[in-house]
Amino acid sequence: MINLLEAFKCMSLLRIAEEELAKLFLRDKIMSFVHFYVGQEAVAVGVSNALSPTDRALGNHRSHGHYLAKGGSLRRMVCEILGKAEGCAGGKGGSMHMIARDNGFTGSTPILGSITSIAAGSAFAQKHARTQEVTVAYIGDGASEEGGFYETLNLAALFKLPLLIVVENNLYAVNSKLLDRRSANYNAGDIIRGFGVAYAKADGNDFDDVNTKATELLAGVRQGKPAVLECFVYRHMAHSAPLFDDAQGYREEDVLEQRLAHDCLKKVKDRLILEGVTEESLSQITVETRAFVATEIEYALSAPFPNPQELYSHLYA
Ligand SMILES: Cc1ncc(C[n+]2csc(CCOP(=O)(O)OP(=O)(O)O)c2C)c(N)n1
Ligand SMILES: [Mg+2]
Repeated sequence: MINLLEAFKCMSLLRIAEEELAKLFLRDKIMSFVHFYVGQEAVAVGVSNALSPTDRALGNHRSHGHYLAKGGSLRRMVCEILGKAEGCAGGKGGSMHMIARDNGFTGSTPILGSITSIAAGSAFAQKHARTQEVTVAYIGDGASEEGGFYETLNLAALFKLPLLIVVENNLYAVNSKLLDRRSANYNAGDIIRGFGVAYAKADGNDFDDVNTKATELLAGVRQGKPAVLECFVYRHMAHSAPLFDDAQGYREEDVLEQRLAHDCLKKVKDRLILEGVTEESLSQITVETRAFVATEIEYALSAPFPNPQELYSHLYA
């Protein structure tokens, strides 16, 4: 029960932080792309709760949640998104370049299919250092169609890497639907097992299911049996930018009402209430989280931009 309450707190942080960032975007305060994770929080929190602090995770273009769930600082995240010097990537990367190495969040990059091979390299290093630690790579269903994903599966099985790939299947890559438009016969499990990699699927709207399946798979991963966990989720907002995008007409089955009915945060809240936690104490958590998020955003808004000289640091050419 403690775990579920902690999960509620963490999922609320992810949700509220992004809802507030969405408002900033609409006020033209965010000058770069943002891809919000709202609706998918049970995955990042469910998987992170199955990891130890020294395990590593890597993400993609939609990784605010992965970073925060692994313990990344909200202040440094908001500073990064606003391009401020105190940002987790020095204000040079923006929303798609979350990083918190001290918390085991090794980094995120938006090039689809790139992160699985980088994560395999991390797992390779862990294996040879005999640390018993693992690496997790978060990717979307669209990224799982890239060739690099299959190459990684092959090498991970061959080298017995301590690697868990979490595929967050929200049924869309930008506005293209998985079934009919991108795949004639989608069956990720058969393909993945065909490479000799373990596979399980989870209801990504359900913290418990994600957490249980991740824990089970990670026991094998720590013994050098790489695995994929496919989590079925709904992305509540548009692909990029904060608007709800049903008006564009490309969503047929997962309409807004359905997404909200399956909302992962609502599910955790309902379970806690069933277990005897009061509505008031949950509302109190929400109020405190809102206040915390507001403070960090205020701080980031008035924080300085990087010194222009910084343009010439961290260059490799
Ligand atoms: C190699 C590459 N091709 C195209 C893009 C442009 N792009 C950014 S996100 C995205 C869709 C990703 O879909 P998915 O992997 O399902 O993740 P989701 O956005 O649904 O979380 C595309 C095509 C890219 N970033 N990298
Ligand atoms: Mg997708």
